[in-house]
Amino acid sequence: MRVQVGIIGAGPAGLMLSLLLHRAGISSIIIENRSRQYVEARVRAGVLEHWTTELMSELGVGERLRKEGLVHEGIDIGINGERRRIDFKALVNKTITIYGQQEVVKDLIAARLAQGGEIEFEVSDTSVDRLDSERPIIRYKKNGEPREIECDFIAGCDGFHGICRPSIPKGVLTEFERVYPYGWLGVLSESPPVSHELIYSYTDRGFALYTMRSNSISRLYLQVDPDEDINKWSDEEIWNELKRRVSPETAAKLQTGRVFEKGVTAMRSFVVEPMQFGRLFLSGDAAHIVPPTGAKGMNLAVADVLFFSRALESFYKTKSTSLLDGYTKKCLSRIWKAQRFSYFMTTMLHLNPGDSEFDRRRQLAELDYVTSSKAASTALAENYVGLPID
Ligand code: RFL
Ligand code: PHB
Repeated sequence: MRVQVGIIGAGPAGLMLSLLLHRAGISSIIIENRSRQYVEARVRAGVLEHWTTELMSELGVGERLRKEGLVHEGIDIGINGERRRIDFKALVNKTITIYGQQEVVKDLIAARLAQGGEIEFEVSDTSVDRLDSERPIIRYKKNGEPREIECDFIAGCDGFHGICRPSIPKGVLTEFERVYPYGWLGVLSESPPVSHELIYSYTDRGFALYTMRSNSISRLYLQVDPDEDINKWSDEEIWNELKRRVSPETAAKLQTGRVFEKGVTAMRSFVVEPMQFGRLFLSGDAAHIVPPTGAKGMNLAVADVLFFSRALESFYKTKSTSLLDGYTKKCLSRIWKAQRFSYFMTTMLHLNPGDSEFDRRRQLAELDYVTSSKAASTALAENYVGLPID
């Protein structure tokens, strides 16, 4: 089989890329090692930056998002029980939208299939070859049968544990990494959100985040050890701990409900440079990871593929490789700012084991400053809603 762009991975990056390429008249195929049902049920991110929402509408996949997405004009930051609001709308005149990543994935898959696009689910033994030639190759098996796709370009959208990044020869990539000494216990619950907006809560017992998926489903996160055993936490213990990590007024209003999804996520920051080798281009989590505190991961994945699609469009129209050559630099400028912001939010809001009283006082001063200074809260708002995309 022959196609212009072979995409590995049907997460937000790979799916969005296929839609962007279709709009530009460039042919693609996606191969994905999980089933459609699995990728549509994978619970992950929830926050769409303002421009991500606009891009989905532009691509004709914004209908359900406009109906079901919850538009938020700010967030609350809790400091040992005291709630302070950062008003995005007033500070930067932009909003964010709460819409589960699995809903984005469902909408993108449906749209791509409706266009007649090809997505091969449940493939195995994916590998890439001839990356430094003009005809790179993707090999995989479908129902045990070997298959081969000859492409002009390969998009490595296969996430942090994918095969694309490790296929780049040794010595080409430099890795930058920070692993944090805590993780998030995350649950979904059948309970109406206690507050219309998200509450990021700093307390002496550790961080908590109260977020949601709809007006009847809450999403809760608690700071725990990175290797915490999820089985140690009953539903009741999760609710009780959450109540201890929000203000007494919030705790009194909290409605508990059945917990139907539980997991522990370790936290890390990671970037590889460069994000390309020959005709293989990495996008999204395949090239970088941020801790979830800044809600940036999915949005960054979409930004990468937007830049990649523009570079491909320019290549096919003009034969110029200048945007392709500049892909890494273009992406990294946004990625490192998102890394900076995610690190700032993460270290400001979590209890770091081993921190001294000095560190705690400094952290409390930072929280006070960020929530009381117009300059500091504007900087937070500007980054949270998403820096301008150009
Ligand atoms: P994905 O979503 O991991 O998709 C990669 C796809 O590639 C497939 N794959 C392969 N396919 C074929 N052959 C192979 N060999 C393959 N190996 C892997 C995988 O099955 C998968 O379908 O990467 P992508 O597209 O780059 O998207 C990145 C986002 O998923 C990620 O950054 C976000 O989920 C991060 N994140 C958040 N991002 C936000 O923007 N806002 C948030 O509020 C937010 N909250 C979160 C998050 C991530 C979390 N976890 C669980 C890590 C909250 C959490 C708790
Ligand atoms: C979520 O709704 O899952 C969510 C929201 C904000 C974050 C991380 C996750 O910072």
